Amino acid sequence: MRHLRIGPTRRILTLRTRKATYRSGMTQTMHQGSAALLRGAGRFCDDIALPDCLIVTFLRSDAASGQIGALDVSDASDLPGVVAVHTGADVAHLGCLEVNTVIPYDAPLAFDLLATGAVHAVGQPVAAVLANTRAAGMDAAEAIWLDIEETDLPDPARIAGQQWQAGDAPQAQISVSATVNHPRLVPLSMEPRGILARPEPGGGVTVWHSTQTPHRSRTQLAHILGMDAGLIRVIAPDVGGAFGLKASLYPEEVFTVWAALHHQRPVRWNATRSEEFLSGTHGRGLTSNGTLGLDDTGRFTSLQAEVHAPVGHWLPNSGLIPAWNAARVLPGPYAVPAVDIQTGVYRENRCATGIYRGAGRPEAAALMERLVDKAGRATGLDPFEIRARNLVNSDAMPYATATGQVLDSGDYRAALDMLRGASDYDARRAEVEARRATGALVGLGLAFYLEPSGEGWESARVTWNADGTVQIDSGSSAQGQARARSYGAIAAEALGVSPDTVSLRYGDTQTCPEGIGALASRSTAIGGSAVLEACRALLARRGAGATLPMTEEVRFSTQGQAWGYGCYLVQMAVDFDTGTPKIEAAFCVDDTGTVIDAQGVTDQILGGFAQGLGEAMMEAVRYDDDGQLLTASLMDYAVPRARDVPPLQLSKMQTPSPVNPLGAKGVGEAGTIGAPPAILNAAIDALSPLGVTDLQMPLSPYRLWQTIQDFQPGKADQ
Ligand code: SMO
Repeated sequence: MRHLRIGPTRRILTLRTRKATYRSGMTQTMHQGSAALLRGAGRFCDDIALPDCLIVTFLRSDAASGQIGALDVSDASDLPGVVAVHTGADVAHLGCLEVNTVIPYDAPLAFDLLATGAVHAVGQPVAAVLANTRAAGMDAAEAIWLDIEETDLPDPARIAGQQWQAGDAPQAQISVSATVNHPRLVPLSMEPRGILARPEPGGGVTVWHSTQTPHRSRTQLAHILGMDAGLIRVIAPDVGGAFGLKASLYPEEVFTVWAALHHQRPVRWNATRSEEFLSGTHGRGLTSNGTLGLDDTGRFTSLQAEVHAPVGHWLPNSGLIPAWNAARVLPGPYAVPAVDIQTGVYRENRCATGIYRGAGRPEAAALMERLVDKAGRATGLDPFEIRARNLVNSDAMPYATATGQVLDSGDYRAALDMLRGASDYDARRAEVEARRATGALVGLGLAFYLEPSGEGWESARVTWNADGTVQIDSGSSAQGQARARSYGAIAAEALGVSPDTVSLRYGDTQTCPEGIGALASRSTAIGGSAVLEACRALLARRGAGATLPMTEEVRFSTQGQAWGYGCYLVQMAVDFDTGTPKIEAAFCVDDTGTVIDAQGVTDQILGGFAQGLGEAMMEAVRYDDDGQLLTASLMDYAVPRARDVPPLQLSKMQTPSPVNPLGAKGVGEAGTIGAPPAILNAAIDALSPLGVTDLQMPLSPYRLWQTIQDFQPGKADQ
């Protein structure tokens, strides 16, 4: 036993520690490129070792609703290796984290950093141990005496909402209705959340944070800790995926930084995988329903829709975004003269929800594309024709939708035509019909999507060095998107230098200009445009005779949202006996505006499609009636593996966006928005010969098998 314990394991730990020890004053923004990340050579929060560092272990509520009857930390505090045990009372004075109120509140949601008095969800942090080792922290957390008097789960309570009304809805000649339920999903970044805080002389603090928004992290920390932001330096080292999970600050993270300042020692917290399931924000979970009215030529005349968005027991900064996007992005790419759309946000005793790759856009696309498919069936128009009749005309762009969104540019019909050709749709449809005649369950699903990329500004500082090399410092960040490749290409082309001479730094609030970060598919369109403008300013100075080195810093503001779009076609077969679905073919047409990094665009579509497929076919967070999380590990929560993802046949269009000088649009979320409705429509089409008209996600074999049984009782047994 002994040699096992101190053998290989110890050696690996020593190696990791030595590689990543940072000394005071040392900058750490040399992010590893994609190849290094793939080889495991990235340096993440947990790789950074500081001497005398305390480790946080949280004790979490095991009840979804209740009053804290007793909370006694004295035994835990006495254990060896334990420096302190804190409860809600110690941090109650800090108050609440800020929320981006894109939707007006009915009643603001107050929440604790550590529970005081009552608990509101399983997994809510109640107490925090600071210990010298993880093991000592875990032992001490178990030694805390916590007694919760459980109470009945309250009904979900509405905390925010918004309504969009426009046009006069005529009496519809035909109307179709649909409900789409999006299961709660776990963003599941490969690297769980992590934060490390080191107090600095003079009251400051350096924070290494696995975040996609380092400046927001600093701003929010400054606000809740009551500190001058100038005293806080946030560094995002390599970040192992984020997908929206890491765009808002968490109570656990605030506590960690507070503890470092309070005890004047380095303190770290790294979430375990279980903690990610329990307390990392979940995505989706929305239910939308709608009714689409149309005339007898198949033209849409009105859309009425309701979005019901549960958000859990606290709100992250971006917590209201999905409910807003899921409503305002309706009616998608279609011209609909009259709308009545409502969104409502409901607090419930579960883990918080937040933005997750797409953040409301997938919810909007899924509802609309279900309605459009039903409209096609109701009018006898094929899925391409019903869409073609209603898509916004390219010559009507920029086009203001009935919810007040401005679609900047695009040729939606051209995309649809390209997909029809690329998929050889007519022959494919004939083949599907022939197989159906032999009893096969096979179908085709079409979906159109829009991807509005973020608004606002981003910054870049570009230095043209005396030796001809170029240094970009960006206010944006990255979590594996190969940002150096796209920003490098932008600078190289603008300045007429080789991309090899360009280097990029990001993710450090001390060395980089103030910025927003990587979210909402905004980084190339907005952050890249900031790089371009800075380069253009450098060129202008050079033309006026200035000599190297020189630096330009730019804050670029977009003229509006750049709307990427596309359409996907999925062919799915369902096994009659087992319900097992198989995607036999998938075709994607994406218009992401001017393409800067073609490989990056392809990779984003593939990755996004895989995550969208996960939503459509496998993933679902489940709670029982008592609010207990049933899917708290990868043993219970299914995610797609490489073998689950079919080959995709990609076609691309490039309609430059007029809202930024690059003409770029977003692509980071494209696949997660387009894939679920295409897959859902394909499954419903496959089962339509049985009379099936609706299905909900995820399309698990069990759910499909059960549906087959419901529509053809006993047939599978014959
Ligand atoms: S859900 Mo994204 O990281 O804005």
